[in-house]
Amino acid sequence: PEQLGTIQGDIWTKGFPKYHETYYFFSIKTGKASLFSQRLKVLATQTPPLISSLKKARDDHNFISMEREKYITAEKLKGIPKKEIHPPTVPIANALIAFTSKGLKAIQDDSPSKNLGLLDIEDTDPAFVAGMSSDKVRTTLNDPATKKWDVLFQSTKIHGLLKIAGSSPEMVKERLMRIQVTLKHGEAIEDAAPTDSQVVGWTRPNDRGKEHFGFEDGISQPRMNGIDSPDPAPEPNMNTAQELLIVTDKTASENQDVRRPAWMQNGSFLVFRKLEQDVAAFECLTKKYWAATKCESQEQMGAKLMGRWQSGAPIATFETKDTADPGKAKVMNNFVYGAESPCPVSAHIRKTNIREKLDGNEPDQRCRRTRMIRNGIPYGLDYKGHENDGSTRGLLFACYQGHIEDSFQHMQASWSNEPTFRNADFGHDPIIGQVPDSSEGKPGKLKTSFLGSDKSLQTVEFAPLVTLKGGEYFFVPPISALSTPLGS
Ligand code: N7H
Repeated sequence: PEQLGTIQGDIWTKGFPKYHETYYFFSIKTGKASLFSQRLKVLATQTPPLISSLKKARDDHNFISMEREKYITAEKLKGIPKKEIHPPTVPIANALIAFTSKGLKAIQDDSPSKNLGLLDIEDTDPAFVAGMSSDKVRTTLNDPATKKWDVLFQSTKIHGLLKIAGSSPEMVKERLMRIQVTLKHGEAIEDAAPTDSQVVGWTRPNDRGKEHFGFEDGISQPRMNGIDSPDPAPEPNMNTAQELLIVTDKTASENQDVRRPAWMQNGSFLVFRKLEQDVAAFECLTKKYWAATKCESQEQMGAKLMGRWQSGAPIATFETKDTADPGKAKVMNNFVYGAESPCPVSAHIRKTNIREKLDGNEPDQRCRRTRMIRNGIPYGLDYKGHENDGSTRGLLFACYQGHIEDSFQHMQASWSNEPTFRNADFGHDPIIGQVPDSSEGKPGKLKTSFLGSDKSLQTVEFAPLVTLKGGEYFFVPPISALSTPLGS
């Protein structure tokens, strides 16, 4: 479909191919929005493009696997054993640009002749307009006070984001620099905060694909009807594109508020959260309680909290131990839960994807509308078993969706944070659940339950393992809108 050329490439099941990623937060300089718009148009029309479409992301994935295959075949012909074949990394960089509502407002205010329809967005997307640091959003999500956030995210001047992904830090750096030069850094844009305005992530070199708690991530993603081919092991619910993208065309949009301005078509909302993970606390929790809570092993308790084993194998299918075949686990998305499922209702992946009927609706609108594309990346050095090692680590969480309130906010607030969701006995999502700070500003405790091997209800109470260090809501426009109306 032709829209592949205008949808930004990270808004896709596979996202940008990456080993390294930089998030750069910028501000449009006061009084310089017209210059910025001119530069944005230049950025949008450059060849080869500096901002990557979905078509480019898809071509890159295909190119990488072709190169890999070629290399492996050639090495095999030389008689090199499979174990010793390590295909080199293909040098690649891709970039996405996104704006906060403040950024859109800065562009609009400087060019009264433009009509971005921001009043309509106030009606349709109030959380986006308010921003993640607003009291309204923070109380909805039980987020910690902004004074506890990283200084960068306390900035009131974040107007835009460049999310740059690539094969190496050098490839990423070079792409970022070229975009900064094009957008006239120093003249039209500047760093969003007086401190370092970049956040850097990487796929952990010793454990690619796994996040810091040790679990394989990026297994379950919605597929977009009309864009992705059906999954060989399909999830029960294929998403229509309009649950993940903005659709302003009345005939196509069954779920969305069509009052959004037409230029937003094929864009998507991006939720960014820097989430610090306390790996020592996670390991300590499962080590201390697995036997007392009648789990078969420490690993099984971890799997009950997550809903998957470290390999990615779902506990719904592999109840007592992990599968020895991680390749098999990876395609293990074809399962549902049901009343007798060994997967606790509170487990992270069950809280965040119901995979069954809610309130008897079929197909379940609520579940489908809550789904999101997740394309985050870990940050920080590996935890090596030394508590207080002076390092912090976690996940640069990024997800795309057609509507923030319906998707991310609903998942976080009404499912993960809500101890009574579906079954009052099972409590919070143990991974990302958030409770409000106490009146003295101390973090509250999470309480989560699951069944032990003898089917008895077991409950653990603990300080949250994941802490928000800041974040923001962005809109990722279609590439066409960077020329007009955002550019000029
Ligand atoms: Fe989660 N983790 O690595 O421990 N997540 N997540 N997440 N998450 C998932 O199925 C993790 C966070 C979802 O369709 C897996 O792809 C961590 C937020 C959704 O079955 C693992 C953090 C939100 C799914 C993790 C974190 C979500 C999912 C299994 C924070 C949204 C898919 C891999 C530091 C509000 C569920 C997989 C499905 C899966 C981890 C955050 C949502 C291992 C560490 C904030 C929708």
